[in-house]
Amino acid sequence: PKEIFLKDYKEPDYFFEKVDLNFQLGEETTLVFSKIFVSPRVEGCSAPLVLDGADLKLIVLKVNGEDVKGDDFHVDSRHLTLTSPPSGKFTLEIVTEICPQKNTSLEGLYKSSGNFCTQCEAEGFRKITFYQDRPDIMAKYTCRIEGDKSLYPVLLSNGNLIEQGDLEGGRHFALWEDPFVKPCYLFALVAGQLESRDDTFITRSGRKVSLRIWTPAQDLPKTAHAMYSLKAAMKWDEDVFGLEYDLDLFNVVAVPDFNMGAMENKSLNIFNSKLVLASPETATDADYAAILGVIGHEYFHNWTGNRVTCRDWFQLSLKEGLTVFRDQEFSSDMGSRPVKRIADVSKLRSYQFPQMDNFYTVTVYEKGAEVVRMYKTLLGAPGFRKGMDLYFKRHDGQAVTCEDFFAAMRDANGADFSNFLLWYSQAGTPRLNVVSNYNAEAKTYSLKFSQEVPPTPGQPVKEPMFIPVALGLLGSDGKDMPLSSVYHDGILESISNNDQPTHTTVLRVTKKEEVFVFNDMLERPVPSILRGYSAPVRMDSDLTDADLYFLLANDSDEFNRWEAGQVLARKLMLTLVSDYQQNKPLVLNQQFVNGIKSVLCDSSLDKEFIAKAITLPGEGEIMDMMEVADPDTVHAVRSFIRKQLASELKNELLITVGNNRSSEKYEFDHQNLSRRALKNIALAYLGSLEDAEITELALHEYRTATNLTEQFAALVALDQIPGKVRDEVLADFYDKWQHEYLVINKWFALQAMSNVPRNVENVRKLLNHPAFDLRNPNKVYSLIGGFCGSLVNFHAKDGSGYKFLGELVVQLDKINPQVASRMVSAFSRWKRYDETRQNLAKAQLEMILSANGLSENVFEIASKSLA
Ligand code: BAL
Ligand code: ZN
Repeated sequence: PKEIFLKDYKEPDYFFEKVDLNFQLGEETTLVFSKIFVSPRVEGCSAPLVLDGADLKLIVLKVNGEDVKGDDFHVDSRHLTLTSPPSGKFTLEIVTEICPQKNTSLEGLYKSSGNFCTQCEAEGFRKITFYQDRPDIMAKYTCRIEGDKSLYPVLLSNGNLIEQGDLEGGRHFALWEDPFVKPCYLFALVAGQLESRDDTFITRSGRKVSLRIWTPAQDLPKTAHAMYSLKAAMKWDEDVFGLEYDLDLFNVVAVPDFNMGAMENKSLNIFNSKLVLASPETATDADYAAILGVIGHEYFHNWTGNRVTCRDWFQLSLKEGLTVFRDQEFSSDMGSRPVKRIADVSKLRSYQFPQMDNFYTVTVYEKGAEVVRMYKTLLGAPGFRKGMDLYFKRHDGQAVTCEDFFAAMRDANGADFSNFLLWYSQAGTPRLNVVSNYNAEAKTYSLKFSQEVPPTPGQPVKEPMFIPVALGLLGSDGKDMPLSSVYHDGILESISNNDQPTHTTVLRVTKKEEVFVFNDMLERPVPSILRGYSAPVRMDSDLTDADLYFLLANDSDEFNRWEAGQVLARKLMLTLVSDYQQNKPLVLNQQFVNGIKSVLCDSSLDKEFIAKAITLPGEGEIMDMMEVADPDTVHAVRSFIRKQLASELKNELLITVGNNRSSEKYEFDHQNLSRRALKNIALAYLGSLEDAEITELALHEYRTATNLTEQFAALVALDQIPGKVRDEVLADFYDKWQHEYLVINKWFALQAMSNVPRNVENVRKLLNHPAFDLRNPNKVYSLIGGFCGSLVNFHAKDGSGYKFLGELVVQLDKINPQVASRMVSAFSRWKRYDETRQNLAKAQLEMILSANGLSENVFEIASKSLA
């Protein structure tokens, strides 16, 4: 397949103004009737009209009501081309036959778990009918659905329900009309046996919106939290961005077989059921938080993605980066802002930094959100809002680019953003180095910033980036010093806020090297740099360990307080990695133990923050900092530190567990979830001790837990302790929850991630477990994805882990190429490892590429990985 480049973007020759669809749902095949009202972009256009199509059987093709003659069109496996369309406007009628029952790719229209459902983003619509399947073709749609009434009593599509009724032969129909233009990737259809939880939302202008969350009847009780989240999101978008919902009906459908997390189809959001269904017994706090965030995310797309969409798929970050930013802000406002920021940055670090630039990735989503966040950091909340207002005013109903978003932010604020657009075009994570100098005589304090963007494939030389650096300076009393001015480029710049000194200022670092000087410094401050992680860079500085401990104890910016602890932990882990590789004995620095202890025992701190602050950086993060990634060593070192901390702080950890047990009733509120987070991390630390007393304690927690958050945490603690108890509890957990597939997925993942030696054999066995099914993406993500996350076994030096994945990818590709391609990306960093592992991984990638009938999805990732 030919690679596509942004520079090759061309406006379409033909627009589609209106599309009338009619689906005749059947048990063998489904017929799709499509009538498209076509208009040429330029009058007199005689260019061929090329439509995309995949796995379609063409039954009828008419232009202006007449059958198209054989000479005037051409069909192959990817396109239908009208070679000489009429000039001027015309209608195009197409009938295609498709087989949703056989569609295991879960793209286009598919039937699974008894119901019909669609997934069209990015290019699934071409599996339904021939169409210009690109986001800049925006049309108004009607959709008529006809099917058996007893099998499919519920028939849903986008927009408003215009008409419905019974037909002969036990069939019925529904006619839907969407008054808003949309690209075809936002089209949706659902048909099946579903019931709804109904509610209403009154918009701020007084309109009543019906809200319905659809699931199979037995799951309805688990939709209360999703409904709460939806109503909270609707209110939040009105309050923060002035954005109101624009139709009278909003549907959410939960389906068990879904490639992604969820999909923002206009007024008919379709969700992976794991991001809708929750009860205290079957979902953890992390699930509740994810549901809140993703329900918000999909709802927020109604404006950022649907009303204003992307011109082409190179602009994916326009809607995803912005919408992730919006969902992050929503979750922050609903819970703890600093803790949410810590969680988001941890995610960015563990996935984005090591990731290749592919399509639906952390690079597009989370790094995209960081870029949007920088606009807000630079402009402040009111300036950012002005930019958003202008963006909607200019582009409502359009398909636009990241540059259009940039222009709206700039123009609404008359802002000088210098080279900010490089964030969209220049790949790689900038490295920012900071050197400080205190001149006691002159009473000046200077910070010298130098930046470098590492070369990436196709971009050997990089320009300096525009990096907003949020900064505070702490005095020896641990308090923020008031800041009123700074020397920069020979000019004294005021940094006061409404004539009041400020405690955090945002320095605009735009050059390869530049210096900022603060005057009248009576003592050497300790700088808190990049507060709130104000730019997605990797920072090195000359801060001493003493400075970092000082920040850990005092920084008013909670993110940087956490970050100071993480920098100390990363330094410590890298030192111990080097010791381990040189066969030196491992010794844990006492100052570090004391630092962790003081955070653990500080009752003035938020418990959720403590839980984050005592969590060590992930193994992937440390491997990413090494010249040659060494999974065995990193795992051994991280386990050693955990165990040492647990041993030295055993009493404090036991007290923490004891003091934070649940009352009877589960509440998903900050106070309760913070308590559970702290208790669970304490228990996890204790589990690393592998002693009988702790096994008893964890068993007690497991047996007495009244919610899954605590029960599963106890299981995780026990999972670290190999032996009979572990095996019995895992079996007990399965017995208890075997009828709850979402809980069983956690059970698969826990076992898959285990570091017990040769766990690959256990995972192979689990592939044949009656509860496992290769056709269900969630199960694949849990078992196979979970295994790829296990440092020791996936990267086993005998190649058994890589071989397992290689074979699985080939098998899976025949069922679901999108899911297979996600799995193959576990190989994408193979060059980071030692020569033996490199050869083993390379051999698997080559084997995958040589497989017969390989999909484009897998080919793309595997070949790019090898390049
Ligand atoms: N657009 C795909 C799913 C999501 O990001 O909302
Ligand atoms: Zn999204």
